[in-house]
Amino acid sequence: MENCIFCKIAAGEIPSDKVYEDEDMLVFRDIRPQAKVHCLCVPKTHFATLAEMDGAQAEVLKKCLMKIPDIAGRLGLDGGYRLIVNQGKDAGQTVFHLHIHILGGQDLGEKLL
Ligand code: DGP
Repeated sequence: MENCIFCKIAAGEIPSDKVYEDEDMLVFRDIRPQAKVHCLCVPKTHFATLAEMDGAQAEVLKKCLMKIPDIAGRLGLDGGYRLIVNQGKDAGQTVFHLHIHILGGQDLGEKLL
């Protein structure tokens, strides 16, 4: 997708601090961390929100969700972590390429969920 920053990161056109990569997904550290550990799990295929997702993309999202516990282990998030998937502008979504925030490395409290 032209002009999509996460497509460019996934294609290696823009550098990122990569944590994990395979043919379906890329996990890299967020440029504006909201917790001690803050990564983004990004499916390589472009879709903006869950509402746009087709069956093949849903399979990729499933692979992402199944891989995240392993990635959390690699990141040392043994005490737990929080996943956030912002959907649309009211949720504060700023990059319209679906991504899963992985937050942890500290006590996240109970304020947001
Ligand atoms: P969201 O608000 O859910 O759309 O989150 C987008 C996140 O993406 C936000 O936390 C900042 C991060 N981000 C935006 N541009 C870049 C970038 O170029 N590199 C990295 N590593 N993160 C980015």
